Amino acid sequence: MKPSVILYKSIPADLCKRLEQHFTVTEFDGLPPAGHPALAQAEGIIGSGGKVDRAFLAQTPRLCAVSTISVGYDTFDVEALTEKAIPLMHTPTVLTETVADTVFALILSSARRVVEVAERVKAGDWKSGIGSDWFGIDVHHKTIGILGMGRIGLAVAQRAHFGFSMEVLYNARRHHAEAETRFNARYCDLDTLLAESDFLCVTLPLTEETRHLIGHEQLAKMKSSAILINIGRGAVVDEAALVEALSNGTIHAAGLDVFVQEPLPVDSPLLKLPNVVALPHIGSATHETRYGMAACAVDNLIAALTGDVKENCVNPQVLK
Ligand code: 8YV
Repeated sequence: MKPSVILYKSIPADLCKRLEQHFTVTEFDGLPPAGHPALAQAEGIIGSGGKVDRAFLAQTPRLCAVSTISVGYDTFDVEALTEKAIPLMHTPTVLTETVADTVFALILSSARRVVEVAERVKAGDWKSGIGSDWFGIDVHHKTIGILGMGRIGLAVAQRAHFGFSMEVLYNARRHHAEAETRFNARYCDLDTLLAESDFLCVTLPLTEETRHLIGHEQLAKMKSSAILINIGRGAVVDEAALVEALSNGTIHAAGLDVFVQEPLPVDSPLLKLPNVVALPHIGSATHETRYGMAACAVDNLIAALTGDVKENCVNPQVLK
Protein backbone atom coordinates (compact mmCIF):
# COMPACT_ATOMS: atom_id res chain seq x y z
CA MET A 1 0.00 0.00 0.00
CA LYS A 2 1.53 3.31 -1.10
CA PRO A 3 1.75 6.00 1.60
CA SER A 4 -1.15 8.51 1.56
CA VAL A 5 -0.27 12.06 0.63
CA ILE A 6 -2.33 15.26 0.60
CA LEU A 7 -1.56 17.65 -2.28
CA TYR A 8 -3.10 21.00 -1.31
CA LYS A 9 -1.90 23.22 -4.17
CA SER A 10 -2.24 22.42 -7.86
CA ILE A 11 0.99 21.47 -9.58
CA PRO A 12 1.79 20.60 -13.24
CA ALA A 13 0.37 17.22 -14.35
CA ASP A 14 3.76 15.60 -14.98
CA LEU A 15 4.83 16.41 -11.41
CA CYS A 16 1.56 15.05 -10.09
CA LYS A 17 2.33 11.83 -11.99
CA ARG A 18 5.76 11.71 -10.32
CA LEU A 19 4.03 11.94 -6.93
CA GLU A 20 1.53 9.22 -7.86
CA GLN A 21 4.38 6.86 -8.75
CA HIS A 22 5.27 6.86 -5.03
CA PHE A 23 2.10 7.77 -3.17
CA THR A 24 -1.69 7.62 -3.08
CA VAL A 25 -2.41 11.29 -3.72
CA THR A 26 -5.53 13.16 -2.60
CA GLU A 27 -5.82 16.66 -4.02
CA PHE A 28 -7.32 19.68 -2.26
CA ASP A 29 -7.50 23.39 -3.02
CA GLY A 30 -5.85 24.57 0.19
CA LEU A 31 -5.45 22.57 3.37
CA PRO A 32 -8.35 20.14 3.99
CA PRO A 33 -11.00 21.37 6.42
CA ALA A 34 -10.73 20.23 10.05
CA GLY A 35 -12.07 16.73 10.57
CA HIS A 36 -11.65 15.67 6.94
CA PRO A 37 -10.90 11.89 6.90
CA ALA A 38 -7.89 12.37 4.61
CA LEU A 39 -6.09 14.11 7.48
CA ALA A 40 -6.14 10.99 9.65
CA GLN A 41 -4.57 8.89 6.85
CA ALA A 42 -1.99 11.38 5.59
CA GLU A 43 1.68 10.40 5.93
CA GLY A 44 2.80 13.38 3.86
CA ILE A 45 1.47 16.78 2.81
CA ILE A 46 2.68 19.03 -0.02
CA GLY A 47 1.51 22.54 -0.95
CA SER A 48 1.81 26.16 0.21
CA GLY A 49 -0.26 28.67 2.14
CA GLY A 50 -2.45 27.68 5.08
CA LYS A 51 -1.36 27.25 8.71
CA VAL A 52 0.26 23.99 9.82
CA ASP A 53 0.12 24.43 13.60
CA ARG A 54 -0.48 22.24 16.65
CA ALA A 55 -4.23 22.13 16.02
CA PHE A 56 -3.62 20.88 12.48
CA LEU A 57 -1.01 18.35 13.64
CA ALA A 58 -3.44 16.99 16.22
CA GLN A 59 -5.52 15.76 13.30
CA THR A 60 -2.67 14.07 11.41
CA PRO A 61 -1.44 11.23 13.67
CA ARG A 62 0.30 9.43 10.80
CA LEU A 63 2.07 12.49 9.36
CA CYS A 64 5.79 11.91 8.86
CA ALA A 65 6.80 14.54 6.29
CA VAL A 66 5.77 18.05 5.19
CA SER A 67 6.87 19.70 1.94
CA THR A 68 6.13 23.37 1.30
CA ILE A 69 6.28 24.86 -2.20
CA SER A 70 8.03 27.95 -0.88
CA VAL A 71 11.30 29.08 0.68
CA GLY A 72 9.47 30.83 3.50
CA TYR A 73 7.91 28.76 6.29
CA ASP A 74 6.39 31.31 8.68
CA THR A 75 2.99 29.57 8.44
CA PHE A 76 4.45 26.34 9.89
CA ASP A 77 4.96 25.62 13.59
CA VAL A 78 8.50 24.30 13.21
CA GLU A 79 8.84 23.64 16.95
CA ALA A 80 5.74 21.42 16.96
CA LEU A 81 6.89 19.57 13.81
CA THR A 82 10.32 19.01 15.34
CA GLU A 83 8.81 17.68 18.58
CA LYS A 84 7.00 15.09 16.45
CA ALA A 85 10.22 14.38 14.46
CA ILE A 86 8.48 15.48 11.25
CA PRO A 87 10.86 16.97 8.66
CA LEU A 88 9.72 20.24 7.05
CA MET A 89 11.08 20.53 3.53
CA HIS A 90 11.24 23.81 1.56
CA THR A 91 12.45 25.12 -1.83
CA PRO A 92 15.23 27.65 -1.12
CA THR A 93 17.57 27.98 -4.09
CA VAL A 94 15.31 27.54 -7.10
CA LEU A 95 13.61 30.97 -6.74
CA THR A 96 16.53 33.18 -5.73
CA GLU A 97 17.22 34.86 -9.09
CA THR A 98 13.54 35.35 -9.91
CA VAL A 99 12.84 37.05 -6.59
CA ALA A 100 15.91 39.28 -7.03
CA ASP A 101 14.53 40.31 -10.42
CA THR A 102 11.25 41.20 -8.69
CA VAL A 103 13.20 43.44 -6.32
CA PHE A 104 14.54 45.43 -9.27
CA ALA A 105 11.11 45.49 -10.89
CA LEU A 106 9.89 47.19 -7.70
CA ILE A 107 12.92 49.49 -7.43
CA LEU A 108 12.62 50.68 -11.05
CA SER A 109 8.83 50.94 -11.07
CA SER A 110 8.68 52.89 -7.79
CA ALA A 111 11.67 55.15 -8.56
CA ARG A 112 10.55 55.89 -12.14
CA ARG A 113 6.81 55.82 -11.30
CA VAL A 114 6.33 53.28 -14.11
CA VAL A 115 2.84 52.10 -13.11
CA GLU A 116 1.55 55.61 -12.43
CA VAL A 117 2.81 57.28 -15.62
CA ALA A 118 1.84 54.29 -17.78
CA GLU A 119 -1.70 54.66 -16.40
CA ARG A 120 -1.63 58.37 -17.26
CA VAL A 121 -0.65 57.56 -20.85
CA LYS A 122 -3.59 55.12 -21.02
CA ALA A 123 -5.83 57.89 -19.66
CA GLY A 124 -4.73 60.16 -22.52
CA ASP A 125 -2.69 62.54 -20.33
CA TRP A 126 0.29 62.52 -22.71
CA LYS A 127 -0.63 65.39 -24.96
CA SER A 128 2.77 67.14 -25.47
CA GLY A 129 6.36 67.03 -24.24
CA ILE A 130 6.51 65.77 -20.65
CA GLY A 131 7.25 68.10 -17.74
CA SER A 132 8.68 67.47 -14.28
CA ASP A 133 5.33 66.11 -13.09
CA TRP A 134 6.23 62.94 -15.00
CA PHE A 135 9.79 62.74 -13.68
CA GLY A 136 11.10 60.00 -11.41
CA ILE A 137 14.37 59.58 -9.54
CA ASP A 138 17.56 57.80 -10.58
CA VAL A 139 18.45 54.30 -9.49
CA HIS A 140 21.95 53.98 -10.96
CA HIS A 141 24.84 55.12 -8.77
CA LYS A 142 22.55 55.41 -5.72
CA THR A 143 22.95 53.53 -2.41
CA ILE A 144 20.99 50.33 -1.82
CA GLY A 145 20.61 49.01 1.70
CA ILE A 146 19.87 45.29 1.88
CA LEU A 147 18.24 44.06 5.08
CA GLY A 148 19.09 40.36 5.30
CA MET A 149 22.00 38.93 3.29
CA GLY A 150 20.84 35.43 2.42
CA ARG A 151 20.61 33.93 -1.07
CA ILE A 152 18.13 36.56 -2.29
CA GLY A 153 20.02 39.45 -0.65
CA LEU A 154 23.21 38.29 -2.37
CA ALA A 155 21.48 38.13 -5.79
CA VAL A 156 20.14 41.66 -5.22
CA ALA A 157 23.65 42.86 -4.32
CA GLN A 158 24.97 41.34 -7.56
CA ARG A 159 22.38 43.18 -9.67
CA ALA A 160 22.91 46.45 -7.80
CA HIS A 161 26.71 46.35 -8.04
CA PHE A 162 27.16 45.14 -11.61
CA GLY A 163 23.85 46.20 -13.17
CA PHE A 164 23.31 49.64 -11.64
CA SER A 165 26.72 50.75 -10.30
CA MET A 166 25.12 51.14 -6.89
CA GLU A 167 26.88 51.38 -3.53
CA VAL A 168 25.80 48.30 -1.58
CA LEU A 169 25.22 48.43 2.17
CA TYR A 170 23.78 45.57 4.17
CA ASN A 171 22.71 44.57 7.64
CA ALA A 172 22.39 40.93 8.65
CA ARG A 173 23.03 38.62 11.59
CA ARG A 174 26.59 38.08 10.38
CA HIS A 175 29.11 39.37 7.83
CA HIS A 176 28.81 37.88 4.35
CA ALA A 177 32.31 37.51 2.87
CA GLU A 178 31.11 36.76 -0.66
CA ALA A 179 28.88 39.86 -0.76
CA GLU A 180 31.77 41.97 0.50
CA THR A 181 34.43 40.59 -1.86
CA ARG A 182 32.37 40.11 -5.02
CA PHE A 183 29.95 43.06 -4.77
CA ASN A 184 31.89 45.44 -2.53
CA ALA A 185 29.04 45.29 -0.03
CA ARG A 186 29.64 47.15 3.25
CA TYR A 187 28.27 45.71 6.49
CA CYS A 188 26.71 48.31 8.80
CA ASP A 189 24.34 48.51 11.74
CA LEU A 190 20.63 49.04 11.18
CA ASP A 191 20.65 52.75 12.01
CA THR A 192 23.40 53.42 9.46
CA LEU A 193 21.52 51.34 6.87
CA LEU A 194 18.35 53.36 7.51
CA ALA A 195 20.16 56.71 7.38
CA GLU A 196 22.30 56.11 4.28
CA SER A 197 20.07 54.03 1.95
CA ASP A 198 18.31 55.54 -1.04
CA PHE A 199 16.60 52.16 -1.50
CA LEU A 200 16.03 50.07 1.63
CA CYS A 201 15.35 46.50 0.55
CA VAL A 202 13.76 44.09 3.03
CA THR A 203 14.56 40.44 2.17
CA LEU A 204 14.03 39.01 5.67
CA PRO A 205 11.83 36.04 6.60
CA LEU A 206 9.14 36.59 9.24
CA THR A 207 10.21 35.48 12.72
CA GLU A 208 9.47 36.84 16.20
CA GLU A 209 12.82 38.64 15.86
CA THR A 210 11.92 40.36 12.56
CA ARG A 211 8.23 41.14 13.19
CA HIS A 212 7.75 44.94 12.93
CA LEU A 213 11.51 45.42 12.68
CA ILE A 214 10.71 48.45 10.49
CA GLY A 215 8.31 50.70 12.36
CA HIS A 216 7.82 54.40 13.18
CA GLU A 217 11.23 54.84 14.77
CA GLN A 218 13.10 53.18 11.89
CA LEU A 219 11.15 54.93 9.12
CA ALA A 220 11.90 58.27 10.82
CA LYS A 221 15.64 57.52 10.51
CA MET A 222 15.37 57.11 6.72
CA LYS A 223 16.00 59.85 4.12
CA SER A 224 12.84 61.68 3.00
CA SER A 225 13.95 60.81 -0.55
CA ALA A 226 14.28 57.09 0.29
CA ILE A 227 12.21 54.25 -1.13
CA LEU A 228 11.29 51.14 0.90
CA ILE A 229 11.14 47.79 -0.93
CA ASN A 230 9.67 44.68 0.74
CA ILE A 231 9.83 41.19 -0.81
CA GLY A 232 10.29 39.34 2.50
CA ARG A 233 7.08 39.20 4.53
CA GLY A 234 4.53 41.92 5.16
CA ALA A 235 4.71 41.85 8.96
CA VAL A 236 8.41 42.67 9.00
CA VAL A 237 7.15 46.21 8.40
CA ASP A 238 4.59 47.96 10.60
CA GLU A 239 2.08 48.75 7.84
CA ALA A 240 0.25 51.49 9.76
CA ALA A 241 3.56 53.25 10.40
CA LEU A 242 4.45 52.84 6.73
CA VAL A 243 1.17 54.39 5.56
CA GLU A 244 1.81 57.37 7.84
CA ALA A 245 5.42 57.77 6.66
CA LEU A 246 4.34 57.64 2.99
CA SER A 247 1.48 60.09 3.58
CA ASN A 248 3.48 62.73 5.51
CA GLY A 249 6.68 62.62 3.41
CA THR A 250 8.86 60.87 5.98
CA ILE A 251 9.93 58.64 3.08
CA HIS A 252 9.44 59.13 -0.66
CA ALA A 253 7.77 55.89 -1.84
CA ALA A 254 7.43 52.13 -1.41
CA GLY A 255 7.51 49.07 -3.65
CA LEU A 256 5.75 46.18 -1.94
CA ASP A 257 5.24 42.52 -2.92
CA VAL A 258 4.18 41.23 0.49
CA PHE A 259 1.58 42.36 3.01
CA VAL A 260 0.31 41.54 6.49
CA GLN A 261 -2.96 40.35 4.95
CA GLU A 262 -2.81 38.58 1.57
CA PRO A 263 -4.62 39.11 -0.70
CA LEU A 264 -4.35 42.77 0.21
CA PRO A 265 -7.88 44.13 0.83
CA VAL A 266 -8.91 46.55 -1.95
CA ASP A 267 -9.75 49.19 0.66
CA SER A 268 -6.20 49.05 2.11
CA PRO A 269 -4.86 52.58 2.77
CA LEU A 270 -1.70 51.49 0.96
CA LEU A 271 -3.68 51.31 -2.30
CA LYS A 272 -4.86 54.90 -1.94
CA LEU A 273 -1.29 56.25 -1.97
CA PRO A 274 0.14 57.37 -5.37
CA ASN A 275 3.69 56.67 -4.12
CA VAL A 276 3.07 52.94 -3.54
CA VAL A 277 3.63 50.16 -6.08
CA ALA A 278 1.81 47.09 -4.73
CA LEU A 279 2.28 43.68 -6.36
CA PRO A 280 0.30 40.51 -5.47
CA HIS A 281 3.18 38.47 -3.99
CA ILE A 282 4.66 37.65 -7.38
CA GLY A 283 8.25 37.42 -6.12
CA SER A 284 8.75 33.94 -7.52
CA ALA A 285 5.85 33.97 -9.95
CA THR A 286 7.33 33.01 -13.29
CA HIS A 287 6.38 29.86 -15.20
CA GLU A 288 9.93 28.57 -15.01
CA THR A 289 10.44 29.20 -11.32
CA ARG A 290 7.05 28.02 -10.10
CA TYR A 291 7.59 24.80 -12.07
CA GLY A 292 11.04 24.47 -10.50
CA MET A 293 9.61 25.06 -7.02
CA ALA A 294 6.91 22.43 -7.49
CA ALA A 295 9.42 19.92 -8.87
CA CYS A 296 11.77 20.59 -5.98
CA ALA A 297 8.93 20.17 -3.46
CA VAL A 298 7.86 16.86 -5.03
CA ASP A 299 11.43 15.54 -4.88
CA ASN A 300 11.72 16.84 -1.31
CA LEU A 301 8.63 14.88 -0.23
CA ILE A 302 9.81 11.71 -1.95
CA ALA A 303 13.20 12.06 -0.24
CA ALA A 304 11.61 12.73 3.16
CA LEU A 305 9.18 9.80 2.93
CA THR A 306 11.86 7.41 1.67
CA GLY A 307 14.43 8.52 4.27
CA ASP A 308 16.83 9.91 1.68
CA VAL A 309 17.01 13.62 2.60
CA LYS A 310 20.21 15.39 1.47
CA GLU A 311 19.10 19.04 1.40
CA ASN A 312 16.23 21.52 1.78
CA CYS A 313 15.22 20.42 5.29
CA VAL A 314 14.31 23.28 7.66
CA ASN A 315 14.70 21.09 10.79
CA PRO A 316 17.46 18.55 9.90
CA GLN A 317 17.80 17.59 13.57
CA VAL A 318 14.77 15.32 13.10
CA LEU A 319 16.45 13.29 10.35
CA LYS A 320 17.52 9.81 11.45
C1 8YV B 1 5.64 31.53 -2.58
C2 8YV B 1 7.23 32.83 -1.24
O1 8YV B 1 5.17 31.44 -3.83
O2 8YV B 1 8.67 31.03 -1.43
C3 8YV B 1 8.18 31.88 -0.69
O3 8YV B 1 8.49 31.98 0.52
O4 8YV B 1 6.87 33.76 -0.61
C4 8YV B 1 6.68 32.58 -2.58
O5 8YV B 1 7.69 32.17 -3.44
C5 8YV B 1 4.50 31.79 -1.69
O6 8YV B 1 4.92 31.59 -0.40
C6 8YV B 1 3.39 30.81 -1.99
O7 8YV B 1 2.43 30.85 -1.03
